[in-house]
Amino acid sequence: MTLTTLNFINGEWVSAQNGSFIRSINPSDLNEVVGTIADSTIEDLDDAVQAAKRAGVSWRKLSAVDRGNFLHKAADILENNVDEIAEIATREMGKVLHEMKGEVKRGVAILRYFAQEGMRQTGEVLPSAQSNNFLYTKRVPIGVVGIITPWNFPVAIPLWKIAPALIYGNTVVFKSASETGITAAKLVEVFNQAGIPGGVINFINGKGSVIGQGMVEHNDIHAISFTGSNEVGKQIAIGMAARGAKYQLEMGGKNPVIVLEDADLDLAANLTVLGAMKQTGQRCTATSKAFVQRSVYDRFKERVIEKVQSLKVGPGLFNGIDMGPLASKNQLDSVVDYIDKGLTEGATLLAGGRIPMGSECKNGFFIEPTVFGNVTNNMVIAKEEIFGPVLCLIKVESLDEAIELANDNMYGLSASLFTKDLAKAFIFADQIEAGLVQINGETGGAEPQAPFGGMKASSSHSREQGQAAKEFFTTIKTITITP
Ligand code: UN1
Repeated sequence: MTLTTLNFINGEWVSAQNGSFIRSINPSDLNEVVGTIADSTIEDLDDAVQAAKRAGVSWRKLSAVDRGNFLHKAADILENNVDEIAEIATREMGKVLHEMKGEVKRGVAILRYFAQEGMRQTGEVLPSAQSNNFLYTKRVPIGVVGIITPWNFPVAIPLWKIAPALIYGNTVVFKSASETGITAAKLVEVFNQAGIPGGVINFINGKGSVIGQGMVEHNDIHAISFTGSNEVGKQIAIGMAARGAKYQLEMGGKNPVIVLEDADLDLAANLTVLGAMKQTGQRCTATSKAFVQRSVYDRFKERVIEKVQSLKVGPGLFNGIDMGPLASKNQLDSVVDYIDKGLTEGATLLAGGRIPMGSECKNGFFIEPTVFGNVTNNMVIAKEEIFGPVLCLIKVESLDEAIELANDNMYGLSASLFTKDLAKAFIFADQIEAGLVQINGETGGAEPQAPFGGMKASSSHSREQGQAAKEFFTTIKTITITP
């Protein structure tokens, strides 16, 4: 079954003006074309932006409670379509089906959280120096918001940007990664079925270099929220700053866990492996390196190897699979390159490192879950984001040394400490340079009501989700009424 995805502009599904298409391929089986998506031009983008601009006039006038009702409806529709949407996403980007179903359910929770946001506080009353004056603030929409999302969370990330954009009264031009364009179209159709007025959400497919760049340069796009690579994020920041527009960037990570000698080693090993290998390591929050105290290094290492070797690799739609393929040829080439670098730099390959041989893996972008030991913090594999199932083990003497080494990195997204010592947990929480801190937990994960984002090069220093979303998707008016 091949699916065709058009653009969605002003409440209607329309072809790109030049009629060309990009193919979406199943990374578990390259013989399967999941579908085709429109390869749009700047003219198509402009149609979408103009539609969003026109729709904004009445959308922002609706009460936030009424806007929330559309999100409630969308949540119900999404909930009824978990299986279908998860299956399409798994075929497009390879994530194992049960993880993908979990993500679609997370999408439902995100919609419900932001639907309720229409009933929460939007401003403050402040005392004025003039006793009779009424001084208050009000949050108002920014206008037309561009949303650019990656393929690795094809449901949750678009929704955690689109839902707050809409509830606060903005209209949206949405561009998903081409790899997951069909999943994205299904999400847009959920909003369409929820009866959202035409033009409030517009969906435009195409190449990042054309449509993403076009959004950055379009004067009627007042803000862009982006999740993806640092390289692209930097270009967005430069372009948006140049025309004085707002931007929000969520980018890479190189997320450490620290395992102390008093930790529950089974728990630490299980969650380190889960954090590193879940979603084939293709999460900006994936666990990338473990700093392990010398006295427990060997015991921890044995547990990690055993756990990693028990993981079953194969197509995400098959039963009993723990780890699917990488999402694309570029991804596979890049991960293989990092594994080669690790070997060249003198790290010890403890597990994996090869393309799996099983017949179910022969047509896809598969790689074994990989663990390196004897890694030092200045090796390339310990410094750069790999975005694949590769874990580095590094021996340390103490918590202080581990924190110092963990902080010696350009990224600061998430970090985790395994210990039973509460005092050490607080030291870690205070001193680690990470936006998301876990004690005895996995580095990944996010809850819709909590701020999400990283320090240093991991973000543009704003946060997504929870009440933090308001900071980006609104702007403040300060109003004084002199009676
Ligand atoms: C999670 O860990 O569940 O692209 C969320 C990413 C992040 C989202 C991670 N922005 O991997």
